[in-house]
Amino acid sequence: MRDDVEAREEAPIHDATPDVASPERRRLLAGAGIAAMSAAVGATIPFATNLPEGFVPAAFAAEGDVEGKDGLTVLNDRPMNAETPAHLLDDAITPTSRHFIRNNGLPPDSVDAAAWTVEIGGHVSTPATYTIDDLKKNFEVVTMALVIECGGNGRAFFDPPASGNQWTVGAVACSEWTGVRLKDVLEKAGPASDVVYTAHYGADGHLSGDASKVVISRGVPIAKALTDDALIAFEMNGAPLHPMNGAPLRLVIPGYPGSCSQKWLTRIDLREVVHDGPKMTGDAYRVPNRPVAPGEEVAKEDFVIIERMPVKSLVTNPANGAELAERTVEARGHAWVGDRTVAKVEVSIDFGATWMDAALDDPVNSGAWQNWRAEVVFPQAGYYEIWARATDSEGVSQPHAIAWNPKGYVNNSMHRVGVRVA
Ligand SMILES: Nc1nc2c(c(=O)[nH]1)N[C@H]1C(S)=C(S)[C@@H](COP(=O)(O)O)O[C@H]1N2
Ligand SMILES: [Mo]
Repeated sequence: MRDDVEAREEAPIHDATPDVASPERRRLLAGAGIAAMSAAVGATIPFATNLPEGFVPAAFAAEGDVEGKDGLTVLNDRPMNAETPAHLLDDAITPTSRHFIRNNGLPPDSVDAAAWTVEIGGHVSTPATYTIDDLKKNFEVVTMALVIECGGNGRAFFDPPASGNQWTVGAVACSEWTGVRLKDVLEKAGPASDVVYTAHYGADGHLSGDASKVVISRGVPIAKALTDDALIAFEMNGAPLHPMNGAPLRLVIPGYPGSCSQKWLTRIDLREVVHDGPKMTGDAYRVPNRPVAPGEEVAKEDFVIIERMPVKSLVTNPANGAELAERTVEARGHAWVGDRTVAKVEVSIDFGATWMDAALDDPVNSGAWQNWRAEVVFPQAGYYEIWARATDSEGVSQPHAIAWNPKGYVNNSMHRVGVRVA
C-alpha cells in the first residue's frame, strides 16, 4: 500500500475543474480524439480543437460520471462524495450503481484482492491475519441486506447551516452484502475480558499525501461488534465491491453512522478504552448531550458519540417535482432505524393534517430497511406534497423539525416530495 500512496503524491492534484470521472476514464477521455469525445458527450464539439490537451469535457461532472455509478449527484470530487437522488433509490435492494460514496481520503489506486489481508489484534489472546480466501474457509459466509447511512445525511437542511458535505437525503443505501460475521472473526481471536471497543483501519490515503497520516479510524462498542448483522464483506450485490465502496474488503455495520463501516479494511484492534482514532474525538460524529437551540455554541466536553441511528424514511416514488397525469399514484419508499424495527409508516398529502397507514414489509433480515407503499388519491388538480413518517418499535416517530446540532448529524426529519397533479 505504501507504494500506492507515494505514487499518488506524484500524480497531478485535481484543480477546481468539475471533472469527476474515475482515473481510468479520465485517462481514456483525456487521450481521446475529437470524434471519440463527441461521441462521449453525445454532440459535436465545434471548438474541440481549442480544448487544452488532457482536458476532459466538464459535462461529465454534471452527470456524476464515476465508473460503475449511475445518476449520482457529486458533492465533491476530492475526496469523492456523491449521493443518490431519492427516486433512484426506489429498488428494494440498492444496486451498486446507486450506492452513495462517502470518502474522507483517497481510495487506494489499485488493489490486489488475492493478496489483501486483514489483521485482528489489540487486546485478544490470538491475533490473526486473514486473506479473503482465509475468511471464506474459516468462517460461515453469509449474505444480508444492510443499510449504510452517513451520519451527516440531511445536513443540507440545517439552518443555520453546518459545515461538511451538504448531503440532502441520498447518503443512504441498502445493498446486499456477502461476507463473514464480524462477531465470528472477533470471537475466534479471543477478546480479553476488559475489551470495550473496536478500532478500524483502512488503506485509503490522506488528502495531504502524508502516508503516515490515518484518514479515519472509528470503532463501535464491543457489544455492537458482536451482533449478528455486522459483516466483514467482500461482495456487494453478488459481485466484488465497487472500488469507491471499499474494494476488496470492508466492514458493514448497519444501524450506526456509516463512518463505522470501514472501507478498504486492513486491521481491527480490540481496545480496553473507547477508541480515540481520527474522527472519533472532538466533535466528529458527535452530537450535544442535550437538545440545543439552532446556532447555540456547545462545549467540546458536552458532545457524545453517535451510536444507534434514529428512525427515518424516504419517499422513492413519485420523484420530487413529478408532473402526474393521473389522480392516483402509488407512493412508496423505505424506512429504517438502528437496532430496532420500523413498526409503522404513515403518509400525508395535506401537509400533515391527516395521515394514512402505508403497507409496510418486514425487514428481509435484521439491519435491512423495510419497504412501504400506499395508494394515494388526490382530490383535485394542483400542487401537493407527499410526506412520510415512520415510527419505530419503541413508539418513536420522525419529527417535523430538525433537532439542530452544530455538526449537522442525524437529521431524521420527514421526507417531503412535491408533485403537480394535472
Ligand atoms: N477507509 C474508509 N472507510 C470509510 C470512509 C472513509 O473515508 N475511509 N468513510 C466512511 C463514511 S463517513 C461512510 S458514511 C461510509 C460510506 O460508505 P460508502 O462510501 O460505501 O457509501 O464509509 C465509511 N468508511
Ligand atoms: Mo459518513
